[in-house]
Amino acid sequence: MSNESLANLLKEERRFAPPAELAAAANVTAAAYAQASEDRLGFWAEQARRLSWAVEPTETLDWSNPPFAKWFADGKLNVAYNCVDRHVEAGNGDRVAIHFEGEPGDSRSITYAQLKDEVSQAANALLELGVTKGDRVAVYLPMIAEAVVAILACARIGATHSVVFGGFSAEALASRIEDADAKLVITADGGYRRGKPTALKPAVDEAIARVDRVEHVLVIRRTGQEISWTEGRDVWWHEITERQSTEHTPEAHDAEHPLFILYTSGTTGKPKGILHTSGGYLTQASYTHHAVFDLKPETDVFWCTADIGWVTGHSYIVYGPLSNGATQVIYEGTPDTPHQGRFWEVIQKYGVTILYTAPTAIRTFMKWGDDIPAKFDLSSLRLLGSVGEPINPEAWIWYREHIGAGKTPIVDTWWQTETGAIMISPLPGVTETKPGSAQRALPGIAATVVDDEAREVANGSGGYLVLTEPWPSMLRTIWGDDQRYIDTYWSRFEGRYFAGDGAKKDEDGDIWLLGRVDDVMLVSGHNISTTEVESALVGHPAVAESAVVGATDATTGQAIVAFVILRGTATDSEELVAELRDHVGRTLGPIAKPKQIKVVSELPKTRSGKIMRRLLRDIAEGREVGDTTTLADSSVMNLIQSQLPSAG
Ligand code: 6R9
Repeated sequence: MSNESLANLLKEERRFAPPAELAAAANVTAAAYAQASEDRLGFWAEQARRLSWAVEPTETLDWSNPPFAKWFADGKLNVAYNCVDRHVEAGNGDRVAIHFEGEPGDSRSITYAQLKDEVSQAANALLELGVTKGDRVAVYLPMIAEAVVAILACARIGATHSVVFGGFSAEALASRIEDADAKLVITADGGYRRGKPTALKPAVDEAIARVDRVEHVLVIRRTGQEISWTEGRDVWWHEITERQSTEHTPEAHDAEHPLFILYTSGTTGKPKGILHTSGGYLTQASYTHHAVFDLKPETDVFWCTADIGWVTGHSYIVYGPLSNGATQVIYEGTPDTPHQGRFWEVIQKYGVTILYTAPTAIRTFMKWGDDIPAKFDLSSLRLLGSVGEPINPEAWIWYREHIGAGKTPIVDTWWQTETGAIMISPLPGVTETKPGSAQRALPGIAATVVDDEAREVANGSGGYLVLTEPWPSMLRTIWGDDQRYIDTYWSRFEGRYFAGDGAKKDEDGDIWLLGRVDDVMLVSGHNISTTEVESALVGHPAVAESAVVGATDATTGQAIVAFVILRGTATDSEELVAELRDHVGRTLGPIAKPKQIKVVSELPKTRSGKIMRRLLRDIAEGREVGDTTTLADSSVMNLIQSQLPSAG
């Protein structure tokens, strides 16, 4: 991106210092940056000691065969023991680990002592079903507490879990079961979503009909709905776990023992099975949860709203919070059931102190209106987090004002399925935050921005985000495909991890994420990020959400086409569209003015909330709309097309 257009694009100047009280008592201070830069590996060795090891590691990093890393390789530990038993042994067995809130309003609180019993029983049940160390187990569940129990039971016996998001189709499930060669599937009859029971078991039946290696299906009863049953293969979870002992001795596994596989979509074809191992992963999940969320296990109530089927659910519902002995909320359903204030009601009910959610959710709440959160007591909140996409400054400010009472720090956390844990984020007691910027690599993490020729860019310039040193929770490979691991992440820039995100450094050297590199438009030779045009549009009071794409244009190479959802009070008109174009021109410079603005009522999103710009580009370029199977709601594209004049 040219420096001149960058200067135009970077107008956000608001700054927010950490609250004095939080800073004074913060888990991590500025000294951590200095300590880690003096002795990076020593810093991580120290963080590894947050965990309980059966055999303490003496080695920190083995990078003798890059890009294949080994961390703490001669250490041994049991991940489930670290997440459960040790808290009970330390006298905290009565502390609530999980407040489960079902969508229909049922709830259950589970202490660490109870969790230890349940995980042990589930581990014994897996052993009875013939699952042993090194086997793969597929987990296909709704957001219920048993999902955590199932995951920890796998970790406890050394079986590698592969969680598949409950909203994925039978076909997606089948290909993941097959790729991981799973011998057991853990599922439920169904779960509650949008006010009604949705089924899961039929998709498992269909998936297993396509692959022949699954021996058993373990079925949790959640909704009580009618399901079909294959005698000898299907086993009720409650029946088998009930009769197991609550004692199970956790075996120590090697630090590099495979903990889980999690599939993430590639730019082309087959999803990638991202492999994470035990000691390094847990070290960084645990440290980042402690540092970024300033977690005080005795007093905080943590709530991460992600689904357990995504990496955010793995690292910040299961492994980070539980390794730190946190009390947390797990909510089953959607934010608008039975009413649009459900999230705020949950926060009020449990006294949630730390909320971690996604920009797409925040923009939805903005659209629903300020009056909804205003009806609830949110005064327990002391820290807010964001993850999943770049957060535009307007949403950031709204989040702070309307959810955080204008006081709570916001940590905008950049990371990926591949990185396993948070990499770039403010530290809440240290960083003066900037709305829209993830700012700085955490202590012990090395990130920078480079140009096409792999040269580090100067402050004030943009390029590609790269990670320049291995980190403890890095993916170890793509399951079964070492070459694809090398090609995808380590070949674009020699010796550096290529994240696939565009980024820029501001004058202070802070990092601003600009979206995936394929989301960068080239308009008359200027690189313009879709994120920044979207952010400018949402900065207008009439706009609730927007998605921007570059469409092929005979004159300018690409032309900017914007899809916008208006706020409740605004109405679509030619004047408004003209005003929005001018607004973008004023905010970012004339080059960034959209050629077309289309008013719609929905945007196509994946189930994890990422906008599928590829489909909008199909519309903008007048093509048949491509593959929509990963959309959260596949009818959205028809709806959008029906709202546009056929001339486009
Ligand atoms: C944790 C997660 C990874 C991609 C990543 C980037 C985007 C995530 C972000 C962010 C800007 C943030 N992303 N957090 N972009 N600011 N704070 O979302 O993992 O599902 O693998 O997605 O998400 O584009 O490359 P995953």
